[in-house]
Amino acid sequence: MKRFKAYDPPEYLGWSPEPDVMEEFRGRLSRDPTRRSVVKALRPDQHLGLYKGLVRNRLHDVALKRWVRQGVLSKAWLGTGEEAVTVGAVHALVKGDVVGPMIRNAGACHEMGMPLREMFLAYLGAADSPVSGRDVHFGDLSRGIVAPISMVGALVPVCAGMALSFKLDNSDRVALTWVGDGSTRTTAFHEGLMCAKVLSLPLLVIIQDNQIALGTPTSAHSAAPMESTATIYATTKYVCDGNNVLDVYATVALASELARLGKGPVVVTAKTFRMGGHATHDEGESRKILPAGAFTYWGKRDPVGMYETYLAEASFRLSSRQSNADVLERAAKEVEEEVDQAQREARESAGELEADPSRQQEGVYAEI
Ligand SMILES: Cc1ncc(C[n+]2csc(CCOP(=O)(O)OP(=O)(O)O)c2C)c(N)n1
Ligand SMILES: [Mg+2]
Repeated sequence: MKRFKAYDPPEYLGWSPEPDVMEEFRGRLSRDPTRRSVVKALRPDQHLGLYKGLVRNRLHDVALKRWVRQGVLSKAWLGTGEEAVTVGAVHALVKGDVVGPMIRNAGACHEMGMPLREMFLAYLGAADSPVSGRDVHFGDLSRGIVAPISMVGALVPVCAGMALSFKLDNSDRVALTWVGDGSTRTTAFHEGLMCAKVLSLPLLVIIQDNQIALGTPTSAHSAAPMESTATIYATTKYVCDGNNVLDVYATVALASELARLGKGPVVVTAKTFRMGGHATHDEGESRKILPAGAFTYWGKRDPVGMYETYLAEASFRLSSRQSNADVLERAAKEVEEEVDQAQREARESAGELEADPSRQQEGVYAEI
């Protein structure tokens, strides 16, 4: 995958796999027999889909960062370094399931089928974007995406409500939402999780432990390890490596299986790291707050680089005609073109489509 000198975190420039890091990546997949069998069952096209999803997520962020530098946007919220938690989870779901992403999980939107052009239009505040130019918190229920809610933690009760509707319908659909480490300290998180547990709802909650909330490190708001949060309401608990897309995929596949069987909510804690700032405005501040060693450590664990290496070296073939490395190079190129075209089209049409203030309240309340 191409690296961008002006936009990638410095640790990602000239990234090359370290043998012990790759050993850890592979070891993670072989340690647990159930996860190992889920990963082993993946077809080449599913591997390629996961890889393209990661690249798409990374390049989506690069495009937004470029717009910030060019003055097109004032700021953007990125998921750089955390792509695997989003992409691995979405790919483990099936048609009919719903997701409630945080703004940092924008990758969930494109992996659930929202065209990148629409996502970029939403950032540009264009009238023909999914939220008619009103907000950057966008979703699309027709594609199973509940829009992020600005009040962090609030998606947990909302997604619990969706899970309740699935249960009442006797369907085997599940609702999945992500919540940041800091957001697990909100009332809404606890209300939603408690409700999902006592009503035994098919809700999956991924605690995306990127070790910081705005400028507050986890150590300042949590005296116990983040995964112990799952034990408060005696929910089923899993822990996975948030930078290992296959570990996330397998964990969420197993968790969703339980939820579909009526076993109630599952809390998955995924350890990861924010390779930038809370948003583009405080990247420098973030480097001052967090120890430099943390960037070095996590920089070696680039979720895209590690998976690319794993696939390039895998004993299975992604294609019968080309080497895995060639297939990956072509796939990355395709995604690069897809993102380029989407951002170009969004910029071209956004200028003519400014948000119309008279449509401000459209869709805010349902007609009943
Ligand atoms: C209820 C509420 N309190 C405070 C804020 C301001 N705020 C926005 S993001 C954020 C930090 C969230 O951190 P975390 O949950 O760890 O998610 P991350 O940004 O790390 O992905 C805060 C405090 C908010 N949006 N909503
Ligand atoms: Mg956080």
